[in-house]
Amino acid sequence: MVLRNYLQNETIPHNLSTIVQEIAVCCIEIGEKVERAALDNYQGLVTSSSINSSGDEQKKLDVISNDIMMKALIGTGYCSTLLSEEDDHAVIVQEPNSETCMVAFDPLDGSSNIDCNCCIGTIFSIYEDTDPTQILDNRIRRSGNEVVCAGYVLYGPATELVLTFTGKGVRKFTLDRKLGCFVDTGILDIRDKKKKIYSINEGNSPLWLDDMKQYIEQYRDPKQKYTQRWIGSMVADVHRTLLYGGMFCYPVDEKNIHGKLRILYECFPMAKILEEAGGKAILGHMSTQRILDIVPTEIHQRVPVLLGSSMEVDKYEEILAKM
Ligand code: AFP
Repeated sequence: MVLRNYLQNETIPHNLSTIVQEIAVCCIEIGEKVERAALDNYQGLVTSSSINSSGDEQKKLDVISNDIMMKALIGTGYCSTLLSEEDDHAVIVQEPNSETCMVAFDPLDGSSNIDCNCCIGTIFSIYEDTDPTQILDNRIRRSGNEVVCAGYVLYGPATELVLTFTGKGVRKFTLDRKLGCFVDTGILDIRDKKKKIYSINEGNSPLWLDDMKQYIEQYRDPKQKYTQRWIGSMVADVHRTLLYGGMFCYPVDEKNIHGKLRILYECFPMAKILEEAGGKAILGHMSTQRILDIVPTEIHQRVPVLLGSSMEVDKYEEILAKM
């Protein structure tokens, strides 16, 4: 079944379905650019001192991907507000009406992996945004529980789209380049995934706080038989977690005092996907608060995140209960 038919079968409203199909088309184009980066001189930074709104170095492909997404989303006619990792401020497309949505996205996450040809991805979340009286600040100040659709596209050996709508579970689609569209390749449910993998940047371990040090210590115990994996692309590390099981964590540490990952276009979409797939996503910084219960106050706000199978996230909750 191709993406379009899936959206029809699930009776996804026309506005949402149009936005998702446009994102899918954008990601086919971004994937082609990623594949041709070395051939077409898309590798490297925009300029030697390019820094984006989140304080990250801005790569040529970050800018190209953002332009592709912005143009296409504006073209749907159903977007009122667009929030991108690459732009300092929200892009106001039109006044909200009964059919409009707000889309938050990271057009190319993990972009420090571009030049070494490792996995990278696009992440997005969609909210209904229908109230014309709502000022911009309040459009952002909504908890992740209001996300109606979330997804990501992984540019790996295959290009894969992972998608969820509230209450409909998580579905994986794989790009068939011969057909030129995404084809359904199965339901993702983390509850039956049991691989013993923990995913965290161990290089930061001297900077972790006590709760994280105690939590991770149990995974290092050889008797527990865990293995550590860290690609350094959230999309790739979370994708593996969803497919194999385990946990993914980017905690607060002495360098990243609010965590590193951005709530609106990294943590909310991934938390929504994990919960819909039967897993958990919490703050994991002296707190077991659900990521989706947080109400952001800024577009580029960072938060710590711990997500994965319930079994692994519960281990953090047990450590915290003993502290
Ligand atoms: P880049 O987009 O700068 O490569 O950052 C990727 C990222 O935001 C996220 O995708 C990774 O999980 C995380 O940062 C990796 O962080 P480390 O640099 O600490 O490995």
